[in-house]
Amino acid sequence: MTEMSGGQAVIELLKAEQVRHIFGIVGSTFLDVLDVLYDDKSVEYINVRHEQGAAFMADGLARVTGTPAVCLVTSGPGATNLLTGIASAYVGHSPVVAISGGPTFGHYYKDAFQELDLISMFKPVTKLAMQVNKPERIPEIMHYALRSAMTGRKGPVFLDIPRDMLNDQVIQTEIVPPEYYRPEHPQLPHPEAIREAVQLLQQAERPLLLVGGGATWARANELVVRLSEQQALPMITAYGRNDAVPNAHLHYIGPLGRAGAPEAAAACRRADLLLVLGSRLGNFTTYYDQRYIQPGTRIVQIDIDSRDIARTYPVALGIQADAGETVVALLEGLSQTPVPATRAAWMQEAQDLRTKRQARLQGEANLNTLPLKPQRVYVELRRVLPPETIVTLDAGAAPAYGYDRLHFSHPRTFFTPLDLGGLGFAFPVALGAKLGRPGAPVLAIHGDGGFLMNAQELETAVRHGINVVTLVMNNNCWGSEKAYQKHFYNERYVGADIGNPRYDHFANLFGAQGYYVEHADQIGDTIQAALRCGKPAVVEIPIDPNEFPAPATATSRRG
Ligand SMILES: Cc1ncc(C[n+]2csc(CCOP(=O)(O)OP(=O)(O)O)c2C)c(N)n1
Repeated sequence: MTEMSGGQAVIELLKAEQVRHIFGIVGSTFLDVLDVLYDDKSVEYINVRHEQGAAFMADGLARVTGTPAVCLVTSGPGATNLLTGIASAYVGHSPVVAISGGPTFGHYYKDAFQELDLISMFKPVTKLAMQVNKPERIPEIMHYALRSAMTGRKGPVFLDIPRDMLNDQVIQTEIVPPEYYRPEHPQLPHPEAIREAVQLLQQAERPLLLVGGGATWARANELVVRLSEQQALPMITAYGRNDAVPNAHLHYIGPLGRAGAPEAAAACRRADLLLVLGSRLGNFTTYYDQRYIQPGTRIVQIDIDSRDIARTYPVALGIQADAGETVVALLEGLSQTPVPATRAAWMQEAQDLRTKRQARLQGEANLNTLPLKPQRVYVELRRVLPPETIVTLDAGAAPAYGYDRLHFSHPRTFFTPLDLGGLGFAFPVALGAKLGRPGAPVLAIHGDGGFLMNAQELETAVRHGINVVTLVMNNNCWGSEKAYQKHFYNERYVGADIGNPRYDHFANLFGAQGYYVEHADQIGDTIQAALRCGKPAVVEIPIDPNEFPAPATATSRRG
């Protein structure tokens, strides 16, 4: 046992989980924790300009590393400002540990200064929300929180630590590595389930792999490709999960779902068996209807968490297990039997769809109108972004064109708000991702509306030297929503238009590097220069204000 202060215990417990950055804004409730970092420079406090930025940064860091990422903020408004970013981590299954210093324990339930029922507020967007009620329980409760964040399907947790649990407290504890308090071995599939899956796969004429984020969390991406190759299985990806498989692979058709590839949708409609690997078959992957997944298609759904297995679509077989372990078992189970002869025709069909998609996207190189169409911007991005580039997409219409148009080579390089659809996501998530993988180029893609929601973090980026490039496609409106008013309300626009500063000037004012591009032939060079400039950079491209994708619910204004 070692004697240490409560603040030191918090830091040491986080260091045992390889935590190197903590995001937040200074507050008097947790200064005992912060004070430890005065001497210990192995953990950096990234002091941000709005706690929402801190939560998104932690989400980005956790998504890129797969390890816990931490926010440390003050009580009341400091914590409520985190909520949207923590919701993002919840939807993205990011192991974010949100800690807020609280009022004195004995002042709870008195409406004390900055006292709010934070546990109740955070419960619906975390796997666990709790309070430390005795200083000596800090290690036990933090282990509980870390176990919850990191076990099974990962996700955020919230911890409220009343200030007197930290102030001048000395506790006895031993700092142990994670394997002492949380299981680290993956969950194996049941052998009988594997036998059934093998049978179903062999009976299928047109089996299709639908790969989701669970494959990446399980670090199973290469195994998925091996399964696809050995069994002649074409691949599509779930909404916002394009990086789950190498997009250059000839078996990859494209992304399913909202703003996805029509060719992936066509493959999904043709499949007689869907092997769903780590996808919850969520709203924007499936729309919960039969536009992609046909009633006759058999589904084998593999997920680490049973809650989403057969949640909307009945399954022929559900397997609750680690995606990687399940693929290993399937490879083994299928190794003795030849691939059915019918696969050749199906593979040909899949390859025709892949070729069709590539040709469609390349055709957009001819869109040379001014102001530029967002589709044209993506042609240039595909051309110049290095394969290891991490891209974060914001919500909004111009970013949404990226779902079908960006190209990924490696897992954990594409981060999207998923079904949260939260604006303001991309820039701070990119900052967190860059801290997790400093050697990778990082690009955040925003509309003008979404960028200004967290643009204040440019100051954080400059001060901490976090050099990400942000592309702002400016159409001077809330385009994605304006699209609804255009399609369904006879262009009766209310609250749809906004004004903007020049974002290159805006960036320069913060000490970042600004660029402004109007012509397609300047985009590639500018993005490359921005990635190399050695500063955070913002590239503004004015885009066609009348170019919107069809609204998500194109057939009716309800739903
Ligand atoms: C936090 C938040 N507020 C509101 C919305 C609703 N919303 C979705 S897209 C959108 C417009 C986005 O505009 P912009 O970022 O400029 O991109 P554009 O659609 O114009 O390309 C709005 C208001 C949302 N998704 N998230």
